[in-house]
Amino acid sequence: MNTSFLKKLGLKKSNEGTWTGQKSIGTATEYLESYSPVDGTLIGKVGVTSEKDYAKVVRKAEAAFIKWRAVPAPQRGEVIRQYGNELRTHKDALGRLVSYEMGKSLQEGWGEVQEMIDICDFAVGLSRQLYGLSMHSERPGHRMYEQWHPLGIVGIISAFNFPVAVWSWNAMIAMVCGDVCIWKASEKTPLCAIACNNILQKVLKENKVPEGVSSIINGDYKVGEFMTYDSRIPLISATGSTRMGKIVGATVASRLGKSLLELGGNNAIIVTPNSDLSVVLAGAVFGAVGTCGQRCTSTRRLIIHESIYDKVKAQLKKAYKQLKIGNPLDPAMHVGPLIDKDSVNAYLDSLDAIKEQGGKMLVAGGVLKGEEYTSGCYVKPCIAEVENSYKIVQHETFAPILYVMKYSTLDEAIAMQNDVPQGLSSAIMTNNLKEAEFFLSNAGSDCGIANVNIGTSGAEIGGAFGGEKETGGGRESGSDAWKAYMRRQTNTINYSDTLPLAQGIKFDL
Ligand code: UN1
Repeated sequence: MNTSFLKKLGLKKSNEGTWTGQKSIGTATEYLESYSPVDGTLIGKVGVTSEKDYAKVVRKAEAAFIKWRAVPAPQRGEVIRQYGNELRTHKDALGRLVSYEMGKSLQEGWGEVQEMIDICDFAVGLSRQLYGLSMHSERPGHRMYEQWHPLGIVGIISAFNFPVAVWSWNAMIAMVCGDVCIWKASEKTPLCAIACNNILQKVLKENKVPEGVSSIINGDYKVGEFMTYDSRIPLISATGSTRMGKIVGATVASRLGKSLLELGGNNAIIVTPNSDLSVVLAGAVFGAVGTCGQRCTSTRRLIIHESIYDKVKAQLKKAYKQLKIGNPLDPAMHVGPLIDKDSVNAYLDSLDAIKEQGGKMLVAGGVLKGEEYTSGCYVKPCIAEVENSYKIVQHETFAPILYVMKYSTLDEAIAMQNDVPQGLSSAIMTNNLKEAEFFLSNAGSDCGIANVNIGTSGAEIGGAFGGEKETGGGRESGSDAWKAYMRRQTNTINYSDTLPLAQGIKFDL
């Protein structure tokens, strides 16, 4: 494997031949080991952040906040603009690292860096548009308005599946808002975090911005807990499983902090008889097998009208036969590996559960063996015919398992689509205006994202990203998601010579 891209990202080779990158933030005694799911290689080792080192990081962040909040927002945007340009220069190398450390296809690795560049551009514009409203006071000689101030330190906990983009959705917006960030990346993709931070630190230094504006800490959930229990961190933005989100949400709420949770999905596409089957196939297959089924927006369920059920099934079967599974850095491959062997086991357990609960395999699954697959993480994307009510169907398995089921009326299809604990992304395939509008209406999809003639994954950064129910309720990225990273202050100013009280109250001395 040619790993020259690691050097371009400022990572260094240690004496024992693995890569590392951290300028030590202290005295690590434990190390995270990053293995590539592509070929099983130990790529690098990264020191786990101790509680003592964490305390230093927070102190640095607090000091940096005092300086950063005083920088005018458009100037903060200028720093982010320069970071976006650096990302353009590093797009190839960073995309390769994402693909090698996480296992998604190189196209998707580059796509993730593109999302970072796009959110930088969005944040630059936003830095001049952190608007508050002005209101008409009920009192004479008074003015009322609201303004938005930065919160302080934002703690970002991100998952392995989008090891660079999801951090940037949070950090770029938070930084133009005047916040400073501490990032705990997934323990499965620590090198991606170091690479992003290396590039950012160079830009911060060139602009004489304190390095504490953005820091990383490394480790598993225990290191994340340093932040979730820490009342000096007013906002925790966490992406990951619903299980993790419930713990993070409860911990942060117990100290009345704010949390922004982006958790599991169980995303469905309703396939109506009024759809273009070529659009259905492209949307469903990419949605189900892209990133090896490890997006929170991955398509998990296809709810197909009974009149076209057999036809869609036959076409899906044909499409799945054409899928090429292998090294994700090879552009000829459609599907790369799962992140690790634990994930492979979860996939296999789900296949067992499907059978036990009465499902029927339409395209069989299994683990691939052979020279190309020595990491042991390559699995076959598969399709099962099931009932929506099966326990396994109600659960999000982070793997390329697609469930198909039948419906007869649109009401029934929407009820099935909504009848899961999660509420992230959803789609309908139809050229019928009434069906599309009903699906998008208040009686339609209950998800944070609802699409027409598009699959469930691949959301653009310009919209607010997130979902309802067990997905956690948070919104990140575009639209007015920035408001979660700021505090709103209502200001009333009296420029008259008297003090009239609100609500007409008289209080004469
Ligand atoms: C995630 O899986 O955590 O919509 C985020 C998409 C991507 C983001 C997914 N833009 O599929």
